[in-house]
Amino acid sequence: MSKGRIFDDTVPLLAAAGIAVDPEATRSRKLILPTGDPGLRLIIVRASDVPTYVQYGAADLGVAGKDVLLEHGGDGLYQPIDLRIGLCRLCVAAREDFDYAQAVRRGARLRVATKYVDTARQHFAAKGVHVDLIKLYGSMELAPLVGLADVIVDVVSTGSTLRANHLVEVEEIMNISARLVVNQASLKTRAARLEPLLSRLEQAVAAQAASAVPS
Ligand code: PRT
Ligand code: MG
Repeated sequence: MSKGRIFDDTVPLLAAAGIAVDPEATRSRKLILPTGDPGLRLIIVRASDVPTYVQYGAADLGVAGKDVLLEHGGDGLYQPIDLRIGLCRLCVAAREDFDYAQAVRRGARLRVATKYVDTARQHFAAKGVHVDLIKLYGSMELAPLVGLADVIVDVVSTGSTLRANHLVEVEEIMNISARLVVNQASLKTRAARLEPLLSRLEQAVAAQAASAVPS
């Protein structure tokens, strides 16, 4: 898993499933962390690398955002559990003074900066909007401000980063949450080990959802 919000939200789920993790452990800069279960270790990687580690079986299990999984393609992965953490939405955002609806109506060719190149390509193709895609690796919010792109495709949670940069969400593409992913071969060869863990995690997710205050 990645060390940011995914780690922070997964640790309580693991705890509820009976697996203790020291939340301070990520500060140590160690990339492999022990858990209370001697047969289970956590591997800390970049969020976008999680599907790759699991696809090749370097990890049996992973926790990755649907945004990351869509862009990866999901080859070799089962996605059995929606963990209902890391909630956000994938959206198109533009400068406050950019008339997105009008640009789309008049068939303008849009420059789109994003790290989600494939997902963005599919979204605009389905709408019949012509785009030039510009691949970025971070801080997409900057691109429209300095004339690199007309719009960005990025995940948004509170919206405060967009607001702070005078950007507005002009289109929602989809709601995003993190999924448990499982190496397809591991699930067969290590079923006795993995199945009980999966059902405990499933129960932990259900219990967390049941105790959440409805919004
Ligand atoms: O090393 P790397 O940065 O790749 O990983 P990380 O350790 O930071 O990753 P982590 O654990 O944070 O996981 C990333 C995943 O969290 C994404 O793939 C999403 O599925 C999910 N997620 C949920 C988010 C956000 N919410 C989110 N807000 N990922 C990123 N953001 C960014 C957003 O793009 C914006 O730039 O956070 C910024 C602040 O968002 P606002 O709207 O709250 O201001
Ligand atoms: Mg990050």
